[in-house]
Amino acid sequence: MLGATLLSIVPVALLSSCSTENISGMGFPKNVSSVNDISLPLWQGAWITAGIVGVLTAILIMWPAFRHRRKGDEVPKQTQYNVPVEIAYTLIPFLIVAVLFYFTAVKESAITKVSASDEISHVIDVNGIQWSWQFTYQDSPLSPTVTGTPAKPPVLVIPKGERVRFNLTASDVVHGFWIPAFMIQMQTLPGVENHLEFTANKIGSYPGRCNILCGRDHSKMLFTVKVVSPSAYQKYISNLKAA
Ligand SMILES: [Cu+2]
Repeated sequence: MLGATLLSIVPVALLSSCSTENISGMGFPKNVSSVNDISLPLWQGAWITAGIVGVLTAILIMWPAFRHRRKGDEVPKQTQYNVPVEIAYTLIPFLIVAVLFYFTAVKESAITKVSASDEISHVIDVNGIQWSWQFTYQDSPLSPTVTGTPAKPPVLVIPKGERVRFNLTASDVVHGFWIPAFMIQMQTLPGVENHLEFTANKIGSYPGRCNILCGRDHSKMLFTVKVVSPSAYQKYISNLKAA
């Protein structure tokens, strides 16, 4: 039964992600942003760990079920309290969790690290408002602002290959600034400024969302991230200033 289920799941999982890139990325795109570069080994490592634990657990379940099947009417030897085994199955999960926690903490501090201002190419303020987003480009003293509405979600334009710092806040309630393709999510909190930095590596359009339930039109709190060449970015900012 278990074998049949596995046999039907595995080909579907493999077929649904057609390229080898997708298989080794285990569902996540590679090299899209600097955050992906940091997170991907953690994501892959967690899957490999889960795979090893899963196989070992399956063996531990199957082994007594098949090896120690009832062989006759005689009642087998009854045992209780195997202290070494009990210590082992308390310690091993604890070690697995500790190792996963360690690597998660290392990667998380790399992702949330805030650089010195002179290492930053661009600064963009992100403001969450019920129910849309406001982006202010701090690249000029004029600080042009783009404000979206639920009916007309805004576009966040960022240059390819240049590090951008985002200052995140909210006007009213807690929102979540989320760009799934970039493997990033950070809350925007009223009265607090959170910081997030990353470099986008691939030109293209990526959907962004709010992922904290923030009220009636939460589901309309969408935006699009447009990664463009640095020169197209400069042109976009000058046009915004002019407008
Ligand atoms: Cu929201």
